Amino acid sequence: MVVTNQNLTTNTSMFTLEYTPLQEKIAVQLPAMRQRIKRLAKEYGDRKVGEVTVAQALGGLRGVNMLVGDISYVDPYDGIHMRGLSVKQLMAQLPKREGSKIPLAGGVYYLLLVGELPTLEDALFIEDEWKERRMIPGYVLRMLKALPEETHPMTMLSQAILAMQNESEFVRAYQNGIRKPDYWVPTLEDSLNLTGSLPALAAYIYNLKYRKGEFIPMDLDLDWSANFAHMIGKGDDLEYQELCRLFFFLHADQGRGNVTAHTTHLVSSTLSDVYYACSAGLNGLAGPLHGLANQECLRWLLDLRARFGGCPSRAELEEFAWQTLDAGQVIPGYGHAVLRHTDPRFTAQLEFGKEYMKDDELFKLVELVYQVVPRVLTRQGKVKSPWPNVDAISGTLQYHYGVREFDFYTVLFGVSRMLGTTAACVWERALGQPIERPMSMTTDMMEKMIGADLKST
Ligand code: CMX
Repeated sequence: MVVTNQNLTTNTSMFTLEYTPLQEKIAVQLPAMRQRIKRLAKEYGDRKVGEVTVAQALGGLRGVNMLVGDISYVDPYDGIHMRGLSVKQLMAQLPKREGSKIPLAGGVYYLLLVGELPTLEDALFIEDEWKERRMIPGYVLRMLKALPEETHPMTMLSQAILAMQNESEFVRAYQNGIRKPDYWVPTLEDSLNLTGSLPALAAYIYNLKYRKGEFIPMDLDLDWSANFAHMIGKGDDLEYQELCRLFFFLHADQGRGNVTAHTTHLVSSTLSDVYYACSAGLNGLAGPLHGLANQECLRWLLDLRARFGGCPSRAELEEFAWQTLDAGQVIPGYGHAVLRHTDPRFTAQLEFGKEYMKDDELFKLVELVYQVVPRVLTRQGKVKSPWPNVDAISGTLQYHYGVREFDFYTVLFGVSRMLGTTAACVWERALGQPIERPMSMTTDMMEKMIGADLKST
């Protein structure tokens, strides 16, 4: 159900809301959660949860505890936990479609939004909601068509979502005077509308750019993830559909501190709607140190293969890795700001590759790189983590199934990541999180604060 002004019944100057079953699931949790936050701020407000050092202030705020959110968190060794569950637990416990081993995206979203492990029925409920909300406004499609052909698909995705801002239910409800405690209701509507449109939107961008604009309508018998595969012409490729489920599940969230999540939160904290906020987050994801690393990683692997005319020896691979480092470049897909061991999302994809493409040359190369690169990075001695992250393999799996336009891979990342960022927006609204506004200082001020004067020395 879409919340419109008709769904809001006025009670003197206030709005009262009739909740849908999904809204009700969230609404019942709010009194206790709001009370808990209120008490934390009031009774423990002066307790410290960390201190900021000069190195952290100058070093991208790495390791500073400054964001609170319950959708997910990243453990340095055990990786992403969505609502407290690790990748392995999620794989085992989330509901799956018959014949599939990978969780349904609808179940992942239910878990993120509601905070409870969904039943298959719950997962299918979200999948059905998405199907009802799958339409993309015609003006968005026309806008995409009007862009120069060479426009990067991430730019297209971000612009399309920005253009869809016109559809925001939150904006309409806000203009009509909705009360602050109810902001989350139209935010949830926006989130369901936005996420429901994503497979078709991503497929439209893919088809426009790489398949001469061929259009394939959604198959209403398929789930959200498999429908993307279907709409780019892979309706018969059940393995690729399974890969889409894996990809969209694994990339759904990664704590609140990564650039996409933090940017989305920051923008949303001004009461910008989810369309504005997600478009902003995607622009951060498009950076090569973040989501774009998946396209860069595949480029690096293909360069490596081309250099040696096939799979290199260990010694050749080591030499190639050193050349990358000596040229002052990063080895894409390796290292992480939080993780200190192999990313479980990398491992899950590696397992998928072993099952479905163990003889694929590029996949074997990924395995070889995994054996060699951590040792090279450790020997170089700069990185805090020499281990692979999610991007070290995701492109290779796509490439195997014929999705070889690697500038598109970050779009897939973005489609999935909006499950986490929109769910977080709903909860930030529900808990009345304030506008984010940290202090900044000049270098002079910082030196004065710590009793140093390096300008004159
Ligand atoms: N190759 C070479 N050098 C690397 C490196 C890599 N893969 N990872 C980190 N380093 C370097 C850093 O550039 C930094 O060098 P300087 O001191 O000269 O600036 C040094 O090692 C220390 O960095 P760090 O503290 O270990 O890592 P950061 O938290 O600063 O950065 C990240 C994290 C991911 C940006 C970095 O590891 C990186 O650039 N990796 C390659 C790109 C990549 O895979 N990004 C995707 C991350 C996952 C995602 O968001 O999608």
